[in-house]
Amino acid sequence: AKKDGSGSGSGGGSKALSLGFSQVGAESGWRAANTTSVKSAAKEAGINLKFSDAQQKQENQISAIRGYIAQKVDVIAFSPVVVTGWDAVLKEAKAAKIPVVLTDRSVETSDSSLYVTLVGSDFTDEGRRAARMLEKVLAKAGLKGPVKIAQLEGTTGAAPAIERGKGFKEIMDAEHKSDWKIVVSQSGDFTRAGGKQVMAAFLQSHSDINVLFAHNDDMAIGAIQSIEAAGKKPGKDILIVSVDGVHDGFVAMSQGKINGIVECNPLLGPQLMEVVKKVHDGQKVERWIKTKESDYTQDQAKAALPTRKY
Ligand code: GYE
Repeated sequence: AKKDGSGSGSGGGSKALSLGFSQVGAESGWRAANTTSVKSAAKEAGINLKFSDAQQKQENQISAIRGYIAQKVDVIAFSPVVVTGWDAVLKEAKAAKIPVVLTDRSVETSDSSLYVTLVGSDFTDEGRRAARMLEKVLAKAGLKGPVKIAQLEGTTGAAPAIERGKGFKEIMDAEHKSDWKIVVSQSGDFTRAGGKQVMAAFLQSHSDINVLFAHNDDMAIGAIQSIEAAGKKPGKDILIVSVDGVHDGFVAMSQGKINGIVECNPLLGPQLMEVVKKVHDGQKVERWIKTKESDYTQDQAKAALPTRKY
């Protein structure tokens, strides 16, 4: 991880800055857009990117990070599949003097020196925004209650699953204790197949569900298949709110099958490369660099769809 002195890392015959990046996997449309963004931004920035896909397994991420340490890359970045269990490998990176930048998802650690910064969204706020979106959706549909909610959680132990659940529940407990109830909640691992399978089981055990809160669009899209297979109308018999705002989520919204989406921006690449360069140059950066996002209702989805980039 020796610096070449030029700092910029590109051009001028100096050695390009090398970045080892461990991606979660390819579980969703969000992830696909994020991977494309990281790869193209690295290219644009003249950064030598070493990329690996962990297939949603922590052990794969740990061995990828160990590989980057052995290769003596300049900076390591990764999106941790779950929040716990990183201290050992992060200490190895620290001992090798390789700075670590978290992107998208956070970790839980008692030693704050083990990573420099997180470039990513405020998932707790996304959960709160999902509850606010549900208020709007219920008002529009004229559904007074009882509101019987099924929740499709993201990957167990992952920051976005924990925090979206927490933010949603915060608003629910504070303002909707008597009219909303989460009747069933389980992980669909952020995948379409997971959402489809878990929703089918939900419908079997709880025929009275009238709302679905899915922690991402892909699980909502999977769930829509099971709702239709059960002879119900997604977006009408079961109102759906999800998070992400990927292309297929917008399509489902414009067809009336998803009622509202809270955006989580996957295009983190350019911001990440900027931070990686600064960190490599020894500049100070903020501890958490947040992403900007919006919320979308069905009418807004139709208008926004033609210009969506992912
Ligand atoms: O919402 C989901 C993906 O960590 C924000 O991971 C990301 C989440 C995203 O699988 O679709």
